Amino acid sequence: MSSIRNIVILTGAGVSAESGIDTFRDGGGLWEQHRVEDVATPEAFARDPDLVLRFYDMRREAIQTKQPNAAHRALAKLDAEWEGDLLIVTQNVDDLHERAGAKRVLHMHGEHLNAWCMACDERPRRTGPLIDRPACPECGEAALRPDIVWFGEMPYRMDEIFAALEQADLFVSIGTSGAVYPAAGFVRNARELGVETLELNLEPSQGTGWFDEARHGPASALVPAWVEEVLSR
Ligand code: BJW
Repeated sequence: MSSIRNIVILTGAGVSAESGIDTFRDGGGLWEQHRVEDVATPEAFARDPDLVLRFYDMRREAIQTKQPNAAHRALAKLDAEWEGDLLIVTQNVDDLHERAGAKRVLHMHGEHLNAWCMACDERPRRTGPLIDRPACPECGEAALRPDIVWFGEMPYRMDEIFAALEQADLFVSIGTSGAVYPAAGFVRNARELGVETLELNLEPSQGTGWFDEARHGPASALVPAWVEEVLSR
């Protein structure tokens, strides 16, 4: 790791698991409680908007009661102290990286605390429910949906992510199962670019074989240890 200057970090639901936010694919995770096709596709929203809005209202309310954990805090420390380029690309739609103090964060799957106005395309902050069809604060239309990237939709800011990967010396994947593309493909993109790759996850992810190194255990232990290692090198 001696010549590392630019770092891209991909985070997933495992980073927030120890804050009490459900993951998707673990036992008891969200996709055991709900069918993806019923709540996380544009077709589901068109078919039954109340069901989808209630699902996201419940989760938007829940995340506001959760707190960042040691993994979020360690990444915020790295962000504050790392002098090279650093980008935390998160698949998570909670705001725990930001509440821990991280600044260089990119939400590729959207954010619970934004709404997306289908009438004017603005993304106003929204902490309350959407089920009551509030007016968009920008244009006044009652056309707000969750600002979440559903299956079949294009994740956000892909150009910025690939540009950061092209400049990176190290790609680190933390707390993600490697089941959802295009994020699951970043390790292969990084490898093709000659970028060193590291996985930190509770268990081997679906793409674990693509990483140069994989460490397995809870994020609250692995991430602070890795951050200290990087900052003290
Ligand atoms: C811990 C831990 C602890 C636990 N410490 N670790 C066939 C092949 C390839 C692609 C496709 C395909 N068919 C369809 C597609 C495309 C599709 C896709 O990938 N489908 C797969 C299911 C195959 N993808 C899309 O549609 C995406 N769009 C797209 O592809 O557009 C076209 C395009 C093409 C080319 C370039 C660019 C674009 C959109 C995907 C949107 C994903 N949205 C969701 C739902 C949001 C709604 C919501 O929040 O309700 O985002 S899905 C869900 O999964 C959520 C997450 O961000 C995402 C990833 O999940 P994550 O974070 O990995 O969580 P888990 O639960 O899976 O894993 C948690 C991990 O943590 C586990 O490994 C645990 O072990 C670990 N863990 N506790 C450390 N304490």
